[in-house]
Amino acid sequence: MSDASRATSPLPDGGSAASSAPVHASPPEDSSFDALWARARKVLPGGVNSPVRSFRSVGGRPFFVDRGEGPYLIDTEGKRYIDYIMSWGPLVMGHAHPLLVEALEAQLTRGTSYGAPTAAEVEMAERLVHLVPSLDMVRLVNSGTEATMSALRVARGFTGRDRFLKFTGCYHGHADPFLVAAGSGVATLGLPNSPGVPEPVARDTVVLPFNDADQVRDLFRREGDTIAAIFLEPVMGNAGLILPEPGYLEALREITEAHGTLLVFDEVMTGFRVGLGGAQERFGVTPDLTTLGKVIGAGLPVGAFGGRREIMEQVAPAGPIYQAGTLSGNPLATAAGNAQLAWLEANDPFPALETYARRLVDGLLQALGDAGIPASGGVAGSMFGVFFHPGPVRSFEDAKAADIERFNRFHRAMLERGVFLAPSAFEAGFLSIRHGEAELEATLAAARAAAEEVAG
Ligand code: KE4
Repeated sequence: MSDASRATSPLPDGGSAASSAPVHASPPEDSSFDALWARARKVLPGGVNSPVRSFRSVGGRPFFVDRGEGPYLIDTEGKRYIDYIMSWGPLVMGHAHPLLVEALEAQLTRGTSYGAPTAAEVEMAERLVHLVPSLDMVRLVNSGTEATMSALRVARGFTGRDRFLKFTGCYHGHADPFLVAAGSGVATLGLPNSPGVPEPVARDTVVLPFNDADQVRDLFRREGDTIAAIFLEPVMGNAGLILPEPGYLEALREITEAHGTLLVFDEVMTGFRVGLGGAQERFGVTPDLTTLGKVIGAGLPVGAFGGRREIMEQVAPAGPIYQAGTLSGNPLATAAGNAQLAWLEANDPFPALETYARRLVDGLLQALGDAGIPASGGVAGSMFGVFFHPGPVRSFEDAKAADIERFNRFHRAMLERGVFLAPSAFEAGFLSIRHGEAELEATLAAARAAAEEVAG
């Protein structure tokens, strides 16, 4: 530290790095899993910072990650797993991709947060507007939950209506209005609508089954002019993977237009996963608002919401609908996010990833079928899903009829063979550009053995 800055520092030694306390607390004597797990459960609810990581539904125990490498996770006991979670979607370029490491290293020495505008967040916003059909403008936030809760406030502020429609099994983050008949961890843990959500809030959330346009038409015939928005995952990824029936998204577009209701695609998971322009480009239906997250931050905390200019110009400070965030557009997160989005835009890996996903799912279904286990599955770009259900699975109601208990045993059998699938029957799987032939072969060999093991 220079003499000048030492002179201004209030600390006796100028706060130089040499005098700082050790950066990492000294590791405890016993860093075994059991010791770590006991420590975790003492200070973290359920030992985790997000319920789906707890393995509570599939049984067995989670592992603690030491590091990620391409398509692999390595745990604190040195065991390697082929990773099909990819941080629940963000890591479409795999773990620790050199391009992302380089982008983060270049930013680190320039500071981690400024609370003032940067060119990087403008670059990210321009890229999202360029790639995602519905976006004229966008606001960056720090998570998918922030994106959806903000988009709901904007839809309510713009229409002057309070009620909104969501679908059973869709998960839109943990903001109060969405914790009604939600998917993902809520479904996994079999939770009723979460305590702590006030009845008046839940009352404004209307819920219908996914993939049933007639029920939406009936609702709107009766009450359409009271509904601010329809929120949905255009491809469901939080109830397992469930594709929209042909014409379903188009029907929702038509119904919302006829009633002055906003159509909101929650593409936090499908954005930059089912294709470069998300599900809205793939299925050719453009919503009024879109929420994004996960991939756009490349594993750092970034979410976004955006849409038509006339709507987004109602967001503060341009308009009266308030939304804010200390770390929104954070320089580290936008450095990583821009690096990943730029690579995706230049290389569009999604057609190749979907071909690989189809080979993976076909192989998994073959292994299960050979063991006499009824199963069905699907793919959407770099996402995939397998149900222990003969199919078709068109809604969360269908998904709940799958053989969850046998899936849970299959999950453990795959984990023992070094393959890490989502620890829940109500989640999707995620590929990266780093999953190759070796990983596919190893996964299908494990699946054949695991299927035989759980067939009885
Ligand atoms: P976050 O607040 O977790 O960043 O995003 C919430 C969210 C919103 N919308 C959709 C469609 C989502 O899938 C999510 C989060 N997805 C889950 C995985 N199913 C996150 C994993 C977790 O909860 O730990």
